[in-house]
Amino acid sequence: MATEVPTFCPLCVSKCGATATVEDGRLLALGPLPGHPTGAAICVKGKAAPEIVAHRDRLLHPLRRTAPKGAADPGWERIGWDEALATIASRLTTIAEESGPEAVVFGTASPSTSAMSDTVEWLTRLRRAFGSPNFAVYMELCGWGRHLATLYTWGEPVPGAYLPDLENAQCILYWGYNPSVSRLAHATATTAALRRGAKLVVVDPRRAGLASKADEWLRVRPGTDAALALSLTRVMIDNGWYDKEFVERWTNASQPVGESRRVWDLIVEECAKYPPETAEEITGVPADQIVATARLLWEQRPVAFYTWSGLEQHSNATQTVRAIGQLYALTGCIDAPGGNVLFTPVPTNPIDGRELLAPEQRAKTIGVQERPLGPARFEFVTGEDFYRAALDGAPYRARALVNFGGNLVMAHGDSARGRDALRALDFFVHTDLFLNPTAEQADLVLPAASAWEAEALRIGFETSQAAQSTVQLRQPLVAARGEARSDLRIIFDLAVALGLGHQFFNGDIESAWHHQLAPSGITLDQLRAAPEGIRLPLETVYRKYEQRGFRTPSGLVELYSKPLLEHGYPPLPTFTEPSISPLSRPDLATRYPLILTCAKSLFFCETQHREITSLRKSAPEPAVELHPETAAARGIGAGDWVRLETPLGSVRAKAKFNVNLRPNVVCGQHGWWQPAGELGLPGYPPFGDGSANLNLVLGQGPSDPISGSSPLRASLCEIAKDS
Ligand SMILES: Nc1nc2c(c(=O)[nH]1)N[C@H]1C(S)=C(S)[C@@H](COP(=O)(O)OP(=O)(O)OC[C@H]3O[C@@H](n4cnc5c(=O)[nH]c(N)nc54)[C@H](O)[C@@H]3O)O[C@H]1N2
Ligand SMILES: Nc1nc2c(c(=O)[nH]1)N[C@H]1C(S)=C(S)[C@@H](COP(=O)(O)OP(=O)(O)OC[C@H]3O[C@@H](n4cnc5c(=O)[nH]c(N)nc54)[C@H](O)[C@@H]3O)O[C@H]1N2
Ligand code: SF4
Ligand SMILES: [Mo]
Repeated sequence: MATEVPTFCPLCVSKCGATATVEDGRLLALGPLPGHPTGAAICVKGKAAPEIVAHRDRLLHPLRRTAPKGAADPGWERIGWDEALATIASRLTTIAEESGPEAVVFGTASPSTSAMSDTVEWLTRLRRAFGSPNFAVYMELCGWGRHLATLYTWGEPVPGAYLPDLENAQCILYWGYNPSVSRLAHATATTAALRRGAKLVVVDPRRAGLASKADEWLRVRPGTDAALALSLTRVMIDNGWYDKEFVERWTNASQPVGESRRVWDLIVEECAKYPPETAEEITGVPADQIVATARLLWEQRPVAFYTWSGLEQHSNATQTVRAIGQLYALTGCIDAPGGNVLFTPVPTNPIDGRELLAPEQRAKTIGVQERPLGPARFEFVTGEDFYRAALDGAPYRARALVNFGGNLVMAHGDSARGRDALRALDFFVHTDLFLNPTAEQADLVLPAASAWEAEALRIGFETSQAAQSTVQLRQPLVAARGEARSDLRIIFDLAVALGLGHQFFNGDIESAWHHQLAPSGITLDQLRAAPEGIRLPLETVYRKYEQRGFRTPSGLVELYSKPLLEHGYPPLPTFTEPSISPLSRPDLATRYPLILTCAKSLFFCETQHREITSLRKSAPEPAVELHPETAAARGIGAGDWVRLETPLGSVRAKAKFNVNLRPNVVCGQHGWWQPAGELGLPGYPPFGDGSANLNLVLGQGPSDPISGSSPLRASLCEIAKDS
């Protein structure tokens, strides 16, 4: 008989509350979980959970490579778990003894796009207990602009942890963020806000998702968002549309700079460079729309905002989010009801092992020399820095990679360099549900249990106070296939094998969770008895800065950043032309006249899921969106195969018309490599002829000088009909 079990879906950042239907040890379906704060709906990927679990390509056993790196077939050979764990422990220990633990890089799939969100803090603990400061998790492409760059303005992550208070906002600003595709729980809450009359502003080169419902959709030229933000700020200043009290009391605007000037004077001067007419020329957004948007942001307060991928993957990412932070500071809505708010979290014991990594190890993060304020300062390694350390031994040789999920070679630009870097490692162990082009370079592959086969503890669902107050223990719905083990089990087993069991509750996950949960007063027994989750009666505390200041060195919102100045960067937010654009590279633009950006797919997470029949049916081929006029000028019809050419090479895609794009902007998709066997749809080689891997022809540079963020969302290309 079929039973219904409350659970949640961890496949992407949305973490939707869900109801699973299970029968005879099989997962049959996943549906919404009414009453759960993120349970209003689930998406097509969540609905495909049964297919993912049961897929014939799942990894079922630990595997060891028998052929040399670079061989066409790795010659995978099945081995036992004991042997696998012993091998890993001995190789890592030897490398750490010879070269220091920093020679071992740890990596993971992004917690926004995989169930590694269940375990990423424990992996961080393992890395720190081992002694390595090097974590490869796409920080420069995915989290920098929301979480870390914003520290230089706010002292805390805004909007990374200070999320939009969608229940109370009067105006919502989504800038380079399309929750209809990427975070269903946000999309549903936004639609509800619009229904009660909230206004919506969307800044996006494409009229995607909620942009069609927006009061203002600003069709910005990719990578020029900072110019737009500075122009909006100028209009607000010119018209007195800003919260003077907040700006004077809580930002460093009134502080002196030099003899006779204040920070505010410099801000006014910088923004004065971007009157709406000038901003129109740079960004393509009409001047009158800039004025109308500035007015809307002021008159429809409180304003809540969110930025994401559209702003992360640029050569000017840091200053862009600083410019938007400055704009947002002027509204005075930070941590106010209906603004961006830190919802009160459930009290817990931290488990990420911050105290376990010695400061002298922390100082060795790869990349910290080149970009001392960038991701490396926070123990994150960029793709390019990792590849350089592996290939060139600079600043020292990265000799090993311990990777949980993740598809580095497809997810970073310079895919071929990524493959070569992984090949150069002395030891590489990869844990995954499926083999991918990154795993192809591994020495050992470990089979991970899928989310539905593993128990996981989720403390807080983030998007509202109710969500953030919810604790849920996801139960294993079905037995793990083959010999697959949960990532958490593998991490704890590895810790024990490495002699770090004392930092890992002697390998006992129950004790670990018990410790983590202790301050909350919630027990594992209570959670097991309430699979839909337990909600604590927590209340949002607004305007915390009034009690304790902002968590910056000055206690103020630092529109002017001394740390940036001291490291030779502009202390105020500025706009610089993207590193590969028609204006910055006119030499390339004659041959490659189109501006290339990209976006996620509704049907797949990143480079995954193309093998899942129900999903691939909806999007059978890689697509590139372009304006019909642009296509016509090249003799391209809708649905034609085309070559997308950049200075680095060309890849294949199918033309998809989009009349809402600027004619000189095209939008590609990354992540295409897998075949879909049941549908008879082909895979595409990750490298070389016939490839559809967009990152094969995108570079990691020239990158953001502060963060190393790659220009994946603004570069140049040409499109030609494929013969
Ligand atoms: N379905 C699905 N959901 C996902 C994922 C997935 O792959 N698929 N991935 C997860 C992950 S890892 C992440 S990081 C999040 C990302 O979530 P989002 O940030 O929402 O992802 P995108 O759709 O890539 O980008 C948002 C928008 O930025 C726009 N954009 C592109 N270039 C620019 C630009 O220069 N300026 C501006 N203003 N906008 C630009 C794109 O047109 C796109 O509509 O989604 C998560 N959720
Ligand atoms: N051109 C371009 N490049 C991009 C982006 C873009 O928008 N455009 N987006 C960037 C962003 S925002 C990000 S976050 C990165 C994402 O890059 P990654 O985080 O590497 O994400 P995926 O490429 O989807 O690879 C995820 C891998 O993890 C495996 N996996 C999934 N779930 C689990 C699990 O529970 N346990 C384990 N052990 N493995 C699991 C999957 O099978 C898959 O092999 O890509 C970046 N690259
Ligand atoms: S939006 Fe994300 S978390 Fe929600 S059902 Fe879809 S894949 Fe799962
Ligand atoms: Mo991401």
